[in-house]
Amino acid sequence: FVKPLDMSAVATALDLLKAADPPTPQRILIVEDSKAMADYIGRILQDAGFDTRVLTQPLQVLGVLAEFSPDLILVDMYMPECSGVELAAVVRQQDAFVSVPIVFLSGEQSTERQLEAMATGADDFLTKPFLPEQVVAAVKLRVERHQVIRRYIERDGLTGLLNHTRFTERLDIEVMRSHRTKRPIALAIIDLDHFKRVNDTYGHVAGDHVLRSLSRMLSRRLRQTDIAGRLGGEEFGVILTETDAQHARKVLETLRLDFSRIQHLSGGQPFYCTFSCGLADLSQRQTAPALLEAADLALYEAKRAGRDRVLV
Ligand code: GH3
Ligand code: MG
Ligand code: MG
Ligand code: MG
Ligand code: MG
Repeated sequence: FVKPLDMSAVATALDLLKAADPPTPQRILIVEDSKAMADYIGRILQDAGFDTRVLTQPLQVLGVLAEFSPDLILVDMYMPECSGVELAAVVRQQDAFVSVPIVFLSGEQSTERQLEAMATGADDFLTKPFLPEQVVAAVKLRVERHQVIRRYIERDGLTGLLNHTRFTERLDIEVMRSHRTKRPIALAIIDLDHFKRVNDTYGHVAGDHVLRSLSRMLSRRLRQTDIAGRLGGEEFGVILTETDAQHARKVLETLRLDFSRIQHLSGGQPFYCTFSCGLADLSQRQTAPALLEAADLALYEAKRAGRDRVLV
């Protein structure tokens, strides 16, 4: 289902990635029963600027996947608890990790065994002993390519924010995390005011610019731990971690005011836009769908009360 990539699109996507995402290190999960080997590879990759996590017990992998969210997994072919091939199959069963690169490590020289391993969804094979440069090169190349693919799968093309599917997935994860850690989270739903009129008056292209300028503002002004997505059309969602609804209201109120002061242009003609926002937190509702419903209701009230406002 991933369409073939044309190289100029890949280059553009890479540029966008570099511009949009702060330089957070890419995460590499190393699953290897030999502690000495695991630490050796870990050090090589850390020196090359990667963030690494080592698992010497393969059965821990399921617990770590969602939380660490690796950009690539290095798996030892031969481990006592379960083979690398079995482990790769388990990883591939997780929807969110169907495309994460898996690279096998082994002393296996037989082409036949290597092909068998590739057939289970491995992307490459590193044969021990290997040079540090070989590991770094294999990992770098695959992580970069995967980021491009991931962007197509996870992000909205116009704004670069998470798409609806990925946003609601993240909301589920953050709600679970919040229940576990007892730390608050708030959900904001933002909807542009009279946007149909904006399109009708200034044109669809100008409308698209407004959508991008709001997205840019969200990406720049929110904290790295906050999560923004495009829920559809001119509607956006923001998950504010470690934040309750009252504090979130102050944050969104500032954004609302600043956004309303941005001057947009259509053929040299200036115009302004506003948004309305509904907020809810877990003290009001306990599940992700209920949280969405509560924020939606608050948004509806904000529209009814005259728009250009933030309501809890
Ligand atoms: P309200 O204040 O009640 O939200 O009014 P509204 O006009 O914003 O709401 P409505 O749902 O009636 O219209 C939403 C408009 O958003 C209609 C649609 O053309 C526009 N829109 C949705 N997606 C896009 C897009 O990707 N680009 C542009 N330019 N416009 C879009
Ligand atoms: Mg081993
Ligand atoms: Mg509407
Ligand atoms: Mg609207
Ligand atoms: Mg709408």
